[in-house]
Amino acid sequence: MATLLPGRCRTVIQNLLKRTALLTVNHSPSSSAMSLVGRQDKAPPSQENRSLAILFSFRRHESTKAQVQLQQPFVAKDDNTQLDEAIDFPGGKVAFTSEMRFIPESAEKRVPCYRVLDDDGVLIPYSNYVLVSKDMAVKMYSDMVTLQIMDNIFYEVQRQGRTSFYMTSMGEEAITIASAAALSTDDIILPQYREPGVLLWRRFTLLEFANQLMANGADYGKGKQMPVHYVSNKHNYFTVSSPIATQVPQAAGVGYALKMEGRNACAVTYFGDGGSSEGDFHAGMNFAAVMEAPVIFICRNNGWAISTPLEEQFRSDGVVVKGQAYGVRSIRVDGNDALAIYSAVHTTREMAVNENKPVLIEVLETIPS
Ligand SMILES: Cc1ncc(C[n+]2csc(CCOP(=O)(O)OP(=O)(O)O)c2C)c(N)n1
Ligand SMILES: [Mg+2]
Repeated sequence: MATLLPGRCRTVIQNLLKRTALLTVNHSPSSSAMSLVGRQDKAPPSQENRSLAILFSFRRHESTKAQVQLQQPFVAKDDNTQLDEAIDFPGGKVAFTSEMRFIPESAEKRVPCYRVLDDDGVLIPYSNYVLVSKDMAVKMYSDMVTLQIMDNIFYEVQRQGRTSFYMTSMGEEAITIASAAALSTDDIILPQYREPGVLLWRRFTLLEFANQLMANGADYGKGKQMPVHYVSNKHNYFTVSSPIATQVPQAAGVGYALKMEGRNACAVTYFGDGGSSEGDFHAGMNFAAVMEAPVIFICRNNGWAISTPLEEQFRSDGVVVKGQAYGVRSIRVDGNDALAIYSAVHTTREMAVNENKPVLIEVLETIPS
């Protein structure tokens, strides 16, 4: 059989045959490998048993048993969990269990999305939210409209070739405006590229945006950056990061510095779902958790990293579930609900600043039906 196979397969099979021979010499008859190849003595394996061993080895690659276990929901059965026989391990007590259960790859139910306004903008009865004054609500609305108009004009300017590059915030206006409204202007922003709404909320003028896009003498970056890479010291706004997600670990450092200086402020970093697929996202989350840094991680999940859809980026329940793996509190919020975003960020900021806690907020961007 082996001679009919291509060279690489032949080598694999030859190695397996060698290993089978070794097993028969080194292992006791009670070992599982031995019982599967059916040997009860230490004599060299017969051709038939070698073939069985090969068959078994290939079946192992299919991992059928593991598959069945993974498909079963993880239910900790109290009767088999020996709480009295727990080990003290860094992070807390770990109970023993005699049940061999794997944590499944996903929870039975997806993490729900926090919203307080329905599709028509009407407050959902008994919802849990933070009150917004009338003046603030009006500014939020007017800034969202201004952002859309600004995007339309500058997008046209770019299409006409009068500036080389532009990024819009279309459909994501509520994320940046409502989150900025819930922050203090002392909070330091480390943005990706779809967050001009935060600058607009902080009263960065349309002229200041235009100066940057035209790279003229009044541009705070002195014309050294690509268009839309805004920066403003006085608005506590770091330069937009071109290499995706580099701002995330930087935010962990900024948050830690704010904590060490005893400032009543936090670092806030924005990134997309594509940003969360970069290693920097994981490093930043872990640093912030371990250093107990006041950092708010806001992930704008719009389902795409430019042309790469979510299913080609990760198989988890979005981004929100990744927080817990790093010991970071997390919430998922509706990106079309300005009041929910405001409330979540307002509450998150209190946790970050008062408790020195990093928090992850995943905002889902959907097209309303
Ligand atoms: C390190 C790095 N890799 C690749 C790119 C090219 N790039 C620019 S935007 C982008 C996708 C980002 O997607 P996401 O973070 O979801 O942001 P969105 O555009 O959806 O708001 C990529 C891969 C880059 N800028 N930096
Ligand atoms: Mg995206």
